[in-house]
Amino acid sequence: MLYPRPSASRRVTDLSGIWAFRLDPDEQGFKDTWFKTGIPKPDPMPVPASYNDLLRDAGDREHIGWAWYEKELWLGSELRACHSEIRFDAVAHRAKVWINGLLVAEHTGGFLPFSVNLTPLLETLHHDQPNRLVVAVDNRLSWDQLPPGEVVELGPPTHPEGYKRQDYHFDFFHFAGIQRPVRLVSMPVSHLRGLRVETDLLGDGSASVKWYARPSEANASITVDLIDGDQIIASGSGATGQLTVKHPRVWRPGDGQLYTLQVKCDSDIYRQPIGLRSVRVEGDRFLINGEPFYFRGFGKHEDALFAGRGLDLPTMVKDMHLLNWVGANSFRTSHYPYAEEVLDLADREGIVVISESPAVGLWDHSGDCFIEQRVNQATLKTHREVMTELIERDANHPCVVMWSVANEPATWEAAARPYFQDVIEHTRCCDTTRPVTVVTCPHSTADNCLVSDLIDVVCVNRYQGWYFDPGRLEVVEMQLTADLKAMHAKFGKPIIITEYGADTIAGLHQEPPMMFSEEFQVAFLNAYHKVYDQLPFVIGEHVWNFADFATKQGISRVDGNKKGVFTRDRRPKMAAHALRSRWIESE
Ligand code: GCB
Repeated sequence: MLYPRPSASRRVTDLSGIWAFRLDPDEQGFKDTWFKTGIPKPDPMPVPASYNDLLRDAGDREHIGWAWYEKELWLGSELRACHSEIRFDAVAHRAKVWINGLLVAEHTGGFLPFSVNLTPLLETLHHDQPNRLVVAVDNRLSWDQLPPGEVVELGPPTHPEGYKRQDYHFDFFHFAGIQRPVRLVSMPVSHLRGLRVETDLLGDGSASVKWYARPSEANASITVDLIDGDQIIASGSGATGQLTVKHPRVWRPGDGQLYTLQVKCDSDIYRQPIGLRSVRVEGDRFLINGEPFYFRGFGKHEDALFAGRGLDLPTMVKDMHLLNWVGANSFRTSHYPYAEEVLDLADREGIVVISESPAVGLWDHSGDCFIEQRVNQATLKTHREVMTELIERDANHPCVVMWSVANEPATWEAAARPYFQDVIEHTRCCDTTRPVTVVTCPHSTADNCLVSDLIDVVCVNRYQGWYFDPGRLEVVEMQLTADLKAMHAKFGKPIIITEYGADTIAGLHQEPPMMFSEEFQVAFLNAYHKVYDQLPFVIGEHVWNFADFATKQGISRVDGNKKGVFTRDRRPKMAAHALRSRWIESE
């Protein structure tokens, strides 16, 4: 789905602001038809934002079920002459949308966009008075969604009547709400619906740009201009085609050189920023523009004070500055697709991104996960759809160099193999230009992993000295070396350590270093780096995590996960300075 970029033919109206809001644990809104009458006694709620940290009551923060949003929508009569949509960038996790009491959209999946086509609704829309836009948002997870989860019903004698608990196997707070922008987008009736751009660098130093345009009308006339600054440097026509750039300004890590591919589809104009670059895995190397690339960076989260998982532009920009400051060249969108604005910024900054699907928590403490009652054919169907939508959304970003199909699934279960064979094959069909990975957990080893032979880069999360042999950094070198060597011998692929980290309380100092102190975090990272530096097939280090982040309440988390190298309010811990020395020096 195309990102809503304004142009000479496209108007984009941002519907961000304070919306009316109310939680609805008893589903009263459906009985009383709030979608027609409006929400009684609403609270103010910013959009975009997660609602959880903006409510007064601890119980409300952990609310399970529906929440309602409402906004007045003014629509001019000029809409009749164009095609208009309301685009929701992300509503977590299930949404129903009504306009003037009419159900106009339903969508499941909290991290990818959907839109409401206003054209069939024109007769029901008002132009001389406001229209009532109502969105009901459900945060309940199930095993056929990604991420999966389940609502457990409890009751007397241990819990009050009707008591519910939401269980999920991922380590970040289950924020919900209208978490990304909502926009009204108007464009000509005959317009561009989809666009895929593939770039490559050719042996003679030139670059190729292939495009595949999907118009709304089959017989639309399509022309394409490649623009450098304000100059057209190459042009073509047709729904698909290829341009060549003789002396390209190449997009490379640290140098986000961009061009604009301007597609004219009848009278519609869509302007897509693109970067000219190539990506390949060859032997034990990850090549960007033919040059070996070593991933230095982090697993991150979309997690901000007050806004929760809501798009928070100041936090986003601050994070990019800090990534540059610390000498990182990359990050993983752990554990779900991030806002498109984040990828736009990474394109511009030349920050390399591993883009991850929301397939996290595909394992279960209590037993097998890839079984009929949990991850089943319905989950697989969702997973395929999510990969299609993710790739359709993000494939034009030069910063994205690899797809991560999942984080830490139970790769040792027999049924995980056909499941991932299917999703990985599907992912490769959706995009033939990028490598594919599945990030595996510490329990997934050379001896039992049934998935890592299917992928291009082995990505492993490791916690020796933390979850295993806690505090015993002296065992890290021996265990990690053996472990990584075995993974390499078995799978014959380059390896990125996509997570390694230690919870650290900012301001807690100890000599000799002990767990949770700033000194220990530095010593922990050093112990790992010593191993990476001796293994040529290690092609990347992503520390867990960029910043402290919110998690569900539990006995192993004090005010969230503290493995951040920065605090949640983005202050550097000692480890940030240590990483900076290592990474800036290696540049
Ligand atoms: C992991 C998970 C990540 C957690 C992390 C931790 O393996 O992938 O989501 O937050 O460990 O800190 O436990």
